[in-house]
Amino acid sequence: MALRTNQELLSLAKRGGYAVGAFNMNNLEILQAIVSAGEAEKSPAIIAVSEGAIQYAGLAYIVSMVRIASDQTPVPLSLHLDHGKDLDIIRSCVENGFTSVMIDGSHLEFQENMAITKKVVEMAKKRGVSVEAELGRLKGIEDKVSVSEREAFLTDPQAAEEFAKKTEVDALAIAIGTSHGAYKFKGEVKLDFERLKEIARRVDIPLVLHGASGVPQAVLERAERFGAKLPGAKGIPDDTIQMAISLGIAKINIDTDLRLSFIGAIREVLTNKPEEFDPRKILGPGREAIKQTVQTKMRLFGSSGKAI
Ligand code: PH4
Ligand code: ZN
Repeated sequence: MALRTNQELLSLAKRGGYAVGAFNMNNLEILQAIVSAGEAEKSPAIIAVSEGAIQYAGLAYIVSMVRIASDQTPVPLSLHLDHGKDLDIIRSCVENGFTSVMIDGSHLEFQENMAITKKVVEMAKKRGVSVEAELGRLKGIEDKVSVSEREAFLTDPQAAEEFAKKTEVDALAIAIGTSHGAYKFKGEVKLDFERLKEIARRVDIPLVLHGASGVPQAVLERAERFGAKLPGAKGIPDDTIQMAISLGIAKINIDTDLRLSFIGAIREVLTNKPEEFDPRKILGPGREAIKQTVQTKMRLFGSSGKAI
C-alpha cells in the first residue's frame, strides 16, 4: 500500500483516542522489525528517520527500503524526517518521497522558530507532505530547577496556541519534562500533565511526545547481563504514557528502547556463541528483539487493531 502522511495517521489517532508510535530506523533490520510488528498487531506505524540516520544509511537507500516495505505490507506506514534542522535536508526529503517532515526549531527564539517553520510548511504542503514542529526544549524536570527556569524550557500553552495557528503545522511536539536517551530522570519521574491539559485545550492539532522510551526493566537487565554498562538508566513508566495519551498525545517517539533491545540480543549471541561470525545469526535476534518491543509499544499506545 502507498505510504500515508502523518496527517492521515494522526488525525485518526486523535479522533480514536490512541497514539501512533514513531519508531526510528537506521538500517534494514530495524525497518523489518517495525513492519512485522505492525503486521502482527494490525497497527499503523511511523517510520522515523533522523538526519543522522540519513547520513549513516543514505537517503536513497532509506526511501527505497521504506517504499518496498510499504508496497509489500497492509500496514499503514508513513516516512517521517525526525528532528529536521537543515533546510537542504528537509527539502530533499520533501522532494524524494518522505510523506512527513519535522522542522525542529526548538533551539531558536519563538519568532525565528515560527519563521523557519512557516517556510517548511510552505515548501512541504505544495507536495502534500505533512509537517511537525517543536516548541519548548526536551529536558527532564529536576527538583532543583526553579519555577522560572522550568517555564523557560517547557512549552507555554498560550505560545503553543499562537504557534499552531500561525504556522498551520499538522502536529506539534511539546516539552512537558521528557528528554531523549536512556537517562531521563535522576530521581522521581515527573511530567507536567497540567501543562499538557492546557495545551490540548488550546491546540487543535495532534500533539507529539518525544523522548518517550520506557527503558523496560527486562530489556535493560538482558543488556546488562551480557555486559552493557547503563547504570542509572531510567525511562517513562507505562502508566505515565497512558495518561499522556488520555490527555491528548497522538504521536509517540521511541528510539532508545529499540536500541537497548537490539544491543541486548546481539550481546547475548556474541557472549554465548563466540564462535559465531555469520552476521545474519547476530543481527537476526536483534531484529526479533526490536519486533517484540515495538509490539509491546503498539499495545500500550492503543494502536493495535487500528490498521485499516
Ligand atoms: N527521537 C529520536 C532521535 C534520534 O540523531 P539520532 O538518530 O540519534 O536521533 O526523536 C526521540 O524522541 C526518541 O526518544 P527516546 O530516546 O526516549 O527513545
Ligand atoms: Zn525526538
